[in-house]
Amino acid sequence: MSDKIEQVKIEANAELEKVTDEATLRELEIRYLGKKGTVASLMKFMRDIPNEEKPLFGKKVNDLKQELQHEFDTRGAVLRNKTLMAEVQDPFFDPTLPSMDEPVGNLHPLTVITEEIEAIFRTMGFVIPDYPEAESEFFNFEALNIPGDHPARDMQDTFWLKDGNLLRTHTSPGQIRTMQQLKPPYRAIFPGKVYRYEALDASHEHTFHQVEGLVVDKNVSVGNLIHSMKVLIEEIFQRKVNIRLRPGYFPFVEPGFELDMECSVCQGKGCSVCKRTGWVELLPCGLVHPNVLRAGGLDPDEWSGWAFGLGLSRLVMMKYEIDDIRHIMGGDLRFLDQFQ
Ligand code: FA5
Repeated sequence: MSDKIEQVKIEANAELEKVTDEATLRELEIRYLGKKGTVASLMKFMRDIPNEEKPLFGKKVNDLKQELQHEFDTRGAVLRNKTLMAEVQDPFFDPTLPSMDEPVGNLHPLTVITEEIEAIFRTMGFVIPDYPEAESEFFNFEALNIPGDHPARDMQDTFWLKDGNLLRTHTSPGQIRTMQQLKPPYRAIFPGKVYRYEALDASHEHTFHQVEGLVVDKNVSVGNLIHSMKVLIEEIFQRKVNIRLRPGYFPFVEPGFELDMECSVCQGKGCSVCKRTGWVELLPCGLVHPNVLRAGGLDPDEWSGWAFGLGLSRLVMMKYEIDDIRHIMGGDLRFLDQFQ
């Protein structure tokens, strides 16, 4: 049997000597060392060998396998080097050409701002729960004090699902879910994607991002709300930002406000993003309506709260001076590469 092993070794080495290219070498390697190759098939002789010689035979086959593998690797390195030298000596090879740049990915601007906002609020003791994008009519509207015949439903045109549920039109359903799940007092923010059946323009998308904030405690005040909003905006922009507060109507807050910031695309002069007003509507907010507290299982005589719903996509536009919201989710790499 040892003769057979020796014979395979001699044949393999003789063939290896003649190989001049890497493809043939690979074929030969498979023929000798592959799963069904010559070396593996030596094992079939095992059954003809007396039991006491079997271990030695097995060892010899194994040694042969390792020896040949070494020969193939060495020959492979020699051939690869030869190919490389031939390429370098080619008159068309220019070693001074710059190498091809490997594309490097980067975080999407929405992700960057979301992480910044989460970090700011975490330092103020806020938790960040997650809630479903496909919601029931109850959580998206009814529990937020918007019954079926309420005109406010027209403010948020809805994508309905076949099963009677809907794609959440805002992050506010998270308020009710938080109230039902956590024990007050608490502070929470919930960033997320929302959907509206909208006519699209430079500042309106059908799929956009908001961050909802909710604080439930005893004796919560409007002053506390405004202070937190100012901290948030100035932390994000890392500069003084001009803001204005107007009364705003949302059925789930009372009183309600609209917080606008000066348009940073045109520095307040007027452009298509701010519809020539110089201001961008960024952040509606207010004190949580007693009916909403009740829907969340809280007694409005004991607990009070404030909430806001920040337009995250619009915030990204203001921070990076983007003149059309449709770029944000458009997926164009030329746009996204600018945020390296
Ligand atoms: C709401 O969605 C309320 N849920 C916000 C709220 C929460 C109010 C808590 C009070 C208390 P509104 O529809 O205005 O409100 O949207 C909030 C913000 O989302 C807007 O200020 C704006 O920045 C952004 N937004 C609204 N519609 C669009 C759209 N189509 N495309 C991009 N951003 C939008």
